[in-house]
Amino acid sequence: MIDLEKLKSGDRRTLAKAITLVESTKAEDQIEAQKLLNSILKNDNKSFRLGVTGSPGVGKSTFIENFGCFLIAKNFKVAVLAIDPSSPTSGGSILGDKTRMEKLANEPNAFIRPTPSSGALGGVAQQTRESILLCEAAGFDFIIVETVGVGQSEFEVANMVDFFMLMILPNGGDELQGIKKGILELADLILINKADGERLNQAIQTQAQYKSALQITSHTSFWETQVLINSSLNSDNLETLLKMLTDYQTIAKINQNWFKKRQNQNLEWFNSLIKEIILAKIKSNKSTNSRFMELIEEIGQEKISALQAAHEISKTLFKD
Ligand SMILES: Nc1nc2c(ncn2[C@@H]2O[C@H](COP(=O)(O)OP(=O)(O)O)[C@@H](O)[C@H]2O)c(=O)[nH]1
Ligand SMILES: [Mg+2]
Repeated sequence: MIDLEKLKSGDRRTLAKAITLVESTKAEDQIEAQKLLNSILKNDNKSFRLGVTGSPGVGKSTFIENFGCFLIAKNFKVAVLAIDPSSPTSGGSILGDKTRMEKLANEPNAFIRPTPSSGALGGVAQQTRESILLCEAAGFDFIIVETVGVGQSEFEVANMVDFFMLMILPNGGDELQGIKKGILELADLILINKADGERLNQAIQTQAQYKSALQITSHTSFWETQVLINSSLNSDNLETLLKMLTDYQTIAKINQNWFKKRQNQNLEWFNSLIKEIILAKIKSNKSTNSRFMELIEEIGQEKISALQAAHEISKTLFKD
């Protein structure tokens, strides 16, 4: 049983227990978790959900630790949820992240939690979404979600945060780095990291390149993608960054985008969960599953149209 009052008071042990509950794949835990989540749905949503992505080694964890400590010094409460889709439950590279955030982890107003991969409904994305809600209920002001650019995780994270940040390294060439298609359009901010020492000039050049490249990509939002340089060896640009985030929040709230975005994210999520539940139903029944596999073959061999196959499956699921 999770003590709701303790959770709301910001008790980190209770928060950790609550997250373990939503991560559990046991049926009775799931029921309990859903009850808990329903009881915290209406909170005043003052938090800022920040997504951070970028290739391994770009400096995400170091940046989050620095920015986290900077926010803590300003009396904010900071939660970090780190997703590593490549690591099994016990955590491979995630452990590295944890040790690197030692300073932040020692702050009483910080909470750091790696998210293990799992095959539960909605996978890591579902657990992270629910963990975000729990952190909000526990009164955290900033919830930072770190993800490496593996698989779909970046897109999933972009879809659960208020502000999405892509970290890249300075590069001297004319070409933009091999950034996954679509990520640039999702980014609210591109942070060119390790802008220090010999790389400072390169970073400034890269910033100029991205700024001009962004003039031709379309960002379907009221917000124009920003490009900043940063070095975690100093704290020079953290104030600028915080101002950018608070400006974003102010503008988004004035033009109603803040809550609309969260609402849309929830609705999209609802839709994708329904699809997942239906697929799980198909696969949970031996005969529907084998027919499903056959149909996949038959569609491949052009023996049946995708539409007809879909209707056939849905007829077996919904008897009417
Ligand atoms: N020079 C320099 N090194 C950095 C900076 N940020 C991180 N690093 C180093 O880059 C390496 C990878 O950093 P890490 O935060 O683990 O990257 P992540 O894989 O993106 O989380 C570490 O050795 C850091 O010390 C920076 O701003 N400047
Ligand atoms: Mg990391």
